[in-house]
Amino acid sequence: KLNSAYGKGKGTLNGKEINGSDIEAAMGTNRNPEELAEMWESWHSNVGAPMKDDYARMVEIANEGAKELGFADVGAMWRSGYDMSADDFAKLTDKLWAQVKPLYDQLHCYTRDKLNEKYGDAVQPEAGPIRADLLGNMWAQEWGNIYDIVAPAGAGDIGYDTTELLKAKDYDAIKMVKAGEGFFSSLGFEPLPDTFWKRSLFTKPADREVVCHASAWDIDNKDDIRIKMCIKVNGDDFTTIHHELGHNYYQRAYNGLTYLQLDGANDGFHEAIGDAVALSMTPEYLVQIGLLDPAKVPSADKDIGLLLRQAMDKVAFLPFGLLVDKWRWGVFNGEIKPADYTTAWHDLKLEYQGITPPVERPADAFDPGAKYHIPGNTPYSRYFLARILQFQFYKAACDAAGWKGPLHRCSFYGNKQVGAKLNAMLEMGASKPWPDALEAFTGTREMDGSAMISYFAPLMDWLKEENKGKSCGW
Ligand code: X8Z
Ligand code: ZN
Repeated sequence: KLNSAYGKGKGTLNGKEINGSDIEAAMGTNRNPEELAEMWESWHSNVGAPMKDDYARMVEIANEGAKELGFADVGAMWRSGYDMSADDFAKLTDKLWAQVKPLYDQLHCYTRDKLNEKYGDAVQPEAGPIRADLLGNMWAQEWGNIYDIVAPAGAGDIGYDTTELLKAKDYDAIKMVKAGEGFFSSLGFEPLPDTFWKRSLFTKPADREVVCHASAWDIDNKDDIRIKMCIKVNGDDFTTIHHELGHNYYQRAYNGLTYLQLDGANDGFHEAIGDAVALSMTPEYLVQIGLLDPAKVPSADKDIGLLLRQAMDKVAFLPFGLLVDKWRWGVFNGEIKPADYTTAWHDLKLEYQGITPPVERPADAFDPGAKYHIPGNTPYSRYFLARILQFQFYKAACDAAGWKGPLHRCSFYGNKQVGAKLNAMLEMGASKPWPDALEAFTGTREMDGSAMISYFAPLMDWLKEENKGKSCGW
């Protein structure tokens, strides 16, 4: 019921009803602060608030189940999936966050300044948190959609926009998925089975309501792999297609294992595979697949622009990726009571992301419910881990490919050796503790933010210079 309530959710724009996938896209392109606030407010109020009581009841029921299985609560059960104690896992995520937080802080400072320049003090003050609806995403989790607002003069003009390239070349949903399959084929993976093309859901059906939040499915633990998405022709969905296919290729790679091993090394691995592939979608790669004109490949003096565009998605996500389950761990262990659900949520968003709602929230709101994974009850730490891991995988792949240039210009498209190495890790599924799988592909046994930090190192230096003299933080 909760999942379906989310799927049927509607917001409004200029008083007119707008469905979930349309409002999500509109938050990325709309630049009118009143309309953004309306969409943000209506979505959070319409979708979240009505599910509050059912959610609180679900927490009780799920906790009963977790206790029967010998866990203190659902949060402890979720934290138990990482070959270490639940406490050590929480410490590990905090350690990883401490590693990457300085980069986030610089990005926050820079972005707030640009938003202040664009919208003025009345909409986005110079100091304090950033207004949540101005960042190009309903949950302020990825900010790449407002790259146009933050792009620096000169270096920021990267000369192409993936959405526009896809539209110019008449891509549709199928063509986008075929391009994703093409990447994996270039690494040596078998093509997707006919059933994938027959049984997946690629576009929003006109005759019924569906849950549009993208997902990947493994129906028979063999070859009946599918995705379910309401694909729009834009850069976000092009990346998400690669993300979902990463799940499917992983599932198929480990399908020879016994039942209990049919899973990723940990759930962060599962979320990171397709993203690591998508990091290879460099301008040079876009040329190789015929999307970008070779004359339009941004020169080295645009590197800061390319890195900033990536950071707006990848770095901006980190505190969000962490806080969703900080909130849930508190909910499941009883520290956060139903009466405090929404304040605790916004407190965490303020503390970790430095984000504030555009309007005051009423006492009966249930704003966390307006994010898919809360009603869907999907654990979220996996995405935080994946953000870190995907850079470890990507760097290992580029090292294996012998790449010598700046890391962010590396694409391992077409590299069969890297493909074979990747497959060796994927085939292991959950048969070994995750450090063994990580070691097989990257040579290290630790999840660690340094690959991500070295990817963004030139940007970090540049941001520090840009932010000099500003009072950062919130
Ligand atoms: O939920 C997803 C995937 C499905 S596994 C589309 N992601 C998180 C989100 O959308 O909140 C991918 C990135 C984070
Ligand atoms: Zn996923």
